[in-house]
Amino acid sequence: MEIVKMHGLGNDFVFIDHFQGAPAELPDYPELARKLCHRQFGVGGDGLIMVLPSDKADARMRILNSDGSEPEMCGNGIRCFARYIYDQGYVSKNPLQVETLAGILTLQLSITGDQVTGVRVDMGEPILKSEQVPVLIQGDPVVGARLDVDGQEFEFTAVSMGNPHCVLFVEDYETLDFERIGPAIEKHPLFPRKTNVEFIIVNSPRELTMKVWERGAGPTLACGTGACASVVAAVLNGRTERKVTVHLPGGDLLIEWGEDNRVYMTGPAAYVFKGVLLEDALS
Ligand code: ZDP
Repeated sequence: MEIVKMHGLGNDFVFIDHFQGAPAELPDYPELARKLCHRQFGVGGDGLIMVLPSDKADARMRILNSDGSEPEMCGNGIRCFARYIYDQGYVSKNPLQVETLAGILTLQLSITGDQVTGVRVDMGEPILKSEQVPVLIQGDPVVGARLDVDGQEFEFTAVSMGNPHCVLFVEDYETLDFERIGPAIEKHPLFPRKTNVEFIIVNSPRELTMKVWERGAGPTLACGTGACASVVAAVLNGRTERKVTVHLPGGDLLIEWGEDNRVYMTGPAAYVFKGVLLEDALS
């Protein structure tokens, strides 16, 4: 089985291409994700992405987190996906459209010569109604709500970009017990489908720094949907303007919550290697 490894700012994915036809016997994708994303026994990655045909868009993207769970959407991954299907010649137009569980998204490739140097994704409108995030606190939006983790109280804003995000503003990362608080909020009973957790430092009205604990993947170097949710939360809290550079451990994303209420994310997509999985990796 051929694979391609890609990443968006270090948020890395194992790609399996079933665009021209899936194998007769479909693999157990969640189990395959757990095996291939394992950083010692497998290829290593934050997620597994399947390239599939679509009758509604140019292609369909399925993504599984490294724990095998299937999120609705993926920001860094879809930039990599767009570059991959363009480079493979599965689509020649630009902008192109990708079908996901969160709907059909439109992506604009930046091309220099024959190289895709960046991707701008129309991530759609943020989902702010509590029951649609979902979060078990009434609100539309849920801003400045409180949750308790082992007796410690946190204030948060809840935003969905097709997948749920719990955004918290912090003064610094030194006093934050990230490895304890991150998973505790990910699995907090207030979030019936669990949640991604973003810890934000506001650097200026046009700059944020973000540290993310991802649902189903834990700490990652970047989260595109998380960066989008963080800018929406920052605007809702009156902390930034609508066009913001988000500094992530893996690099920067440019996020804009447009006056059209749609969120636009611009960032890179990179290849790492192409390889062939050997039988032991699948046993
Ligand atoms: O919502 C979730 O379960 C996320 N872990 C999905 C992956 C999000 C991603 N990191 C992103 O960039 O949006 C791929």
